[in-house]
Amino acid sequence: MSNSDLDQKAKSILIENDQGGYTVPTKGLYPYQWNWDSVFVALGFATFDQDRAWREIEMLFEGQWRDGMVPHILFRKDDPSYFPGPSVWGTNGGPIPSSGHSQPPVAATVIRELVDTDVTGLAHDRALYRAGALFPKLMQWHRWFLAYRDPDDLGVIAVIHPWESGRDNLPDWDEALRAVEIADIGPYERKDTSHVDPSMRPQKADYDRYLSIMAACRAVDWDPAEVARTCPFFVADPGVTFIFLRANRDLLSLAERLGRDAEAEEIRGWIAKMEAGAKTLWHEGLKAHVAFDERSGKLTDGISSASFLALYAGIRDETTMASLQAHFDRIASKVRYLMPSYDPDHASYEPLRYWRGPVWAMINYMIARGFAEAGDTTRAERLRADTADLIETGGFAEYFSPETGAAAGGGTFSWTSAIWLSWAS
Ligand code: 2M8
Repeated sequence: MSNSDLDQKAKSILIENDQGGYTVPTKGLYPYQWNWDSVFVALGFATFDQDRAWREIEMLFEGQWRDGMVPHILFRKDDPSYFPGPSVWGTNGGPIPSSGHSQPPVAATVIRELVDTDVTGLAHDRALYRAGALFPKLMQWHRWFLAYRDPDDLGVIAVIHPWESGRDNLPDWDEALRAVEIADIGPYERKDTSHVDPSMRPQKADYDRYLSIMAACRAVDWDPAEVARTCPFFVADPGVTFIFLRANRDLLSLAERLGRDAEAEEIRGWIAKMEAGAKTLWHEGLKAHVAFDERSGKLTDGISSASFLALYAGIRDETTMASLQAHFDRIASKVRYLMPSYDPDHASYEPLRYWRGPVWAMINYMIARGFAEAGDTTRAERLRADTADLIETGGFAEYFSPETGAAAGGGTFSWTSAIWLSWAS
């Protein structure tokens, strides 16, 4: 297929997955609105329909909870093809039935991007106006992260569930997950394994614990302070931490443009705290940022694709930069396509099992932005070219093997299409 055929195909996937203002990740496997999927999707829509791009994010924020949280899934209608659905979550914190935790907060960054794309005249004014309407909601959401995902003021953001990280079965969660007691789950039937190859999905032992964490949070009625205090899983995630730090820089830029001085000052404080806090995640032996289990006090022992997001977060000191470049080149000598979600030299790496090895287009996009902004355009371009190759050969799949490029998971995937349109093509 030529690039323009692929552009057409990518647009038609977005249009096909559009449910009337919000987009599902892919039909069948994921039939609801997911948080960070929707935000990346907005980047894709923005290449041909700015208004629709804004709508996507506005509809996501319609589901914001009273406490400020923006849920990871909005269940606008019940769909039996996905498990666990709204009745298993048992939440009541917001206006739309939803899951009970959040997902990586990419929204402020993409909103800034939408404002920056519409650079002239009326379109720019309209974009700023829409950003202004979302701004207080973003502030509330970011305050929620700091209050309930960093209650001890460490300057790092924890996730209370592997799903909150967006990187579900990442090896970094294994040990913390093993410590979760399997309780209050009863018999259940998964749906994901009937849509895609079960050997590529998380295992039953993972799902038992995913559901046990949900049961523990249901028991405290998803009260965020109680969840932070008692949740059996509470792990500081370099992915969410770096995405959040980056999002704060973009939120600050919006605050300055919108003339929100008090908020701008508040955000500057967050940025300073998080820049200092990121050191908590530095693994001196590995020379990279890793996850930190706040319950056990232990750092994890592997490099994930999120380690490379330090640059995207604006952490570009010489040590971080040189270490990441060295890791990048080492990994590039091991696999054909970058960036595997987990270090191929680690024993837990599995090239086709979901977040334990495969390449994800939107992660490549963020890592590449970080390298480019740090002045390393060669490595940034390598990531873009690999992403383009994978899509040209395998189509708009959910994820890809870093070794063979094989397309895997769900097909006709929204965020892969959006990243193609906005960056990889
Ligand atoms: C995957 O996660 C969901 C749970 O949230 C699942 O496996 O059921 C992850 O890849 C996540 O990052 C993504 O947002 C979601 C929808 O694409 O699927």
